[in-house]
Amino acid sequence: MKTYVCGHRNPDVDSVASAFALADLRRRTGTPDAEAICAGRLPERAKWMFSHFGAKPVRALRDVYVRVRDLVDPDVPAIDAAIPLVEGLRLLEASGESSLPVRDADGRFVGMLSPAKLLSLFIAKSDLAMPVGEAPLHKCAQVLSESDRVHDIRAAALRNSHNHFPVVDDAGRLVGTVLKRAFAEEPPYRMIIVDHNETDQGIPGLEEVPVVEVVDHHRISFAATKEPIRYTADVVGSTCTLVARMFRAAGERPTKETAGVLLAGVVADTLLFQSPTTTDADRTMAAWLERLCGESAADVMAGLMSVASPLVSMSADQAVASDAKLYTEGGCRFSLAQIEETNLAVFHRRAKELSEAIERVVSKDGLDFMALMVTDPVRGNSELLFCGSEGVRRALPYRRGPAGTLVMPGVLSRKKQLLPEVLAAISGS
Ligand SMILES: [Mn+2]
Repeated sequence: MKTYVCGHRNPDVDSVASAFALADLRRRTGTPDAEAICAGRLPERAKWMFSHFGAKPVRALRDVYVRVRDLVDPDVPAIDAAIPLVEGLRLLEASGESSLPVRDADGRFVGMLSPAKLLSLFIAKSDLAMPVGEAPLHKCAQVLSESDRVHDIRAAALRNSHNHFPVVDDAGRLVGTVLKRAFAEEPPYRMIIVDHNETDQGIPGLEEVPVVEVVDHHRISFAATKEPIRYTADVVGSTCTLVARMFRAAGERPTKETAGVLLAGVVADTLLFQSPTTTDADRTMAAWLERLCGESAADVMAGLMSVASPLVSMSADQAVASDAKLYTEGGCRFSLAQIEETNLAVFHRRAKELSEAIERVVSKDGLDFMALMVTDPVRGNSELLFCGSEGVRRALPYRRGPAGTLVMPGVLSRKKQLLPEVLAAISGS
């Protein structure tokens, strides 16, 4: 069964890199169908990482909702309208199904071949050499579109008296058949999630698909599971550190490409070991990965930082959304976004425009507040743009800086430094 390995939405380098490498490890260790995907657009720095290390970029998917096309049964044949009816009936009998879809010469669905519909022919002793397309076919079968979300049509399909649903594409061409029982079965794929464990932060549709494994270094807010799952969590600076450790524990050596990708994830998330989230495990794994990929952590960091940040390359709306995380805490719904940018002057120049973009998100998503933290990994500082709840803003321990920002000397980590201050401000406001 297909297993997707996916990081959080608004993905960062660690999220994409750890998904890529864990899919590689899982393919070697009993899950041959594991495929890394990216929740939405691949970030520019992740693109650089893949091309620099010569690895195939992961596929970007908007969501993992189960679609009708995922349920099409490859064993149910379709009948060509031009073949003699007697042959069509033989195919129907051999299939063991109670009806089969019929398509014309252009591949378009024309009806279901169903014995009940043919009784009049037998009574009239008609010639069964007539083409299937000229025989009475069952027309009123519920025709599904391949892109329909299973979630939206499941109840109606299960209530329907028919057991077979023909599926067509946008042009009306027959794609195949979905059997009614498929709607009652578990989704046809599984998820492994990395670098997050909150459904709200995951790829849309995640809530419908069973999660079989989590690898993460964030606070745990994972829902109770029906069955045991594999869960790897530790207090380290990057999910890639955990995945590297899992390679070692499994006695597997990452390829040069995978080692490079893992190293990029470690340096991106630890800001080259400067972030207070950094641990000895991150340094140890990075040293091992440096040997395997033949490049230094510092060079990889310089390469990543040479790619223009979202502040430079994106519209204000895109930039504030590029690495935003949603939280629901203490009765507050809020979003914290982070961008790494070594030139804070760029940030100050666009501060007004960015504030407006943040305000739009706050009102559109019904948030209490949103903050954008711009981190300069070279100088080891951050600055914050805050919009929304005045009480929370006042309770934050940061003083005012240039261009309406709040300055955060020595702050590098959203998770370990900003989030706790925000939570304290919420409860103190
Ligand atoms: Mn991470």
